[in-house]
Amino acid sequence: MEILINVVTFLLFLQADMKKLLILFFMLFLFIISCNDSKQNKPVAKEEQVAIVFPNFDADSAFNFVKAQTDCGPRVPNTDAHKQCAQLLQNKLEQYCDKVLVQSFVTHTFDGTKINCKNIIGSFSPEEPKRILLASHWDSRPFADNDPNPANKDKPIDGANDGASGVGILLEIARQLKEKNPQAGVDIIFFDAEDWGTRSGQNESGDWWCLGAQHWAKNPHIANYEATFGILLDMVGATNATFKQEYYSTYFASPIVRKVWGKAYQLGYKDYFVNTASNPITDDHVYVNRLAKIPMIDIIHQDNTTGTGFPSTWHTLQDNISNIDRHTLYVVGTTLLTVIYGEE
Ligand code: AHN
Ligand code: ZN
Repeated sequence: MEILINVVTFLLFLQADMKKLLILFFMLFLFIISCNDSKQNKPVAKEEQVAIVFPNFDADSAFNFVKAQTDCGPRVPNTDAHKQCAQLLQNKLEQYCDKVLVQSFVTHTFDGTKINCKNIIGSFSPEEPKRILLASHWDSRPFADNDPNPANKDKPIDGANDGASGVGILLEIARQLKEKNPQAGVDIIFFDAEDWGTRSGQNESGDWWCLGAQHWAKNPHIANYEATFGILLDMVGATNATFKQEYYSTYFASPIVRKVWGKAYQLGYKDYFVNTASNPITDDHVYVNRLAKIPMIDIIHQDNTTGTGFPSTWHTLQDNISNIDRHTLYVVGTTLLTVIYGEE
């Protein structure tokens, strides 16, 4: 306040032409500031743009990839929706990857159904010896055996979270990797027939889950295929998902668990990638570890409050696109891109 009074008194005592000069200076000052401002608002010219070096996972794009799958309908083997979605996934990988291979096979399920299946594989820098394997299952479960309504228990599920979420994230990652190739080679595998396992409450003996991963692990798409490590995504799209450190992941690949959970922690995602160990879960990574001998972890949503150990929509008709959260896709996608670009 005192300064203001001083300035006013000073101005009053100045000569008229001195005042004009001062006003002129002031206007010049304003002009310079406005020039600087308009420069900041102008779009940056093409040649001034810097290459994007940091991963920039697009959650809307990932969400659209999830929806494109559920729009096909439940992706149950031997159905038209399954055929249609296989073609969609192959087309997308062909758009982004250096090489695509579709592994067709026939197998049978616990209930004696003969099913026609496809593992769909896209590769980046196939010549690079250091490789990262990323995977998710793309089929959806033929029956909603966990649905609270008994009338729904024989209906097939959309599997927006259980299946499509992981595939959607990996398609967005493929789109990013095409834009900026990482140092390491990357293989993306969409496993078929993960989810035709025995019905809940039924005797769990036999390897009836993960039929696509079992087939691939016994018959890799390339003879003597090797990867430095692998990451499996399963149910990675629900709101406030929590990923515990799953038992087999730590048993077979503890350095990878530490690497991924460590990156997530650095990124501020500790509420998603929680620092808690969990019980073993039979999922595609178990067969990749045991049969193909590739250390692979599973990022899978677990929930202790539901009674099943999995999120409340698990194997119900509620596992549809309305329960997919873009932010969870973003958290998982950004963590994965940070891991991938961090590999020398
Ligand atoms: C078991 O329930 C034995 N495994 C769960 C694997 C799974 C099913 N992931 C998604 N759907
Ligand atoms: Zn499932």
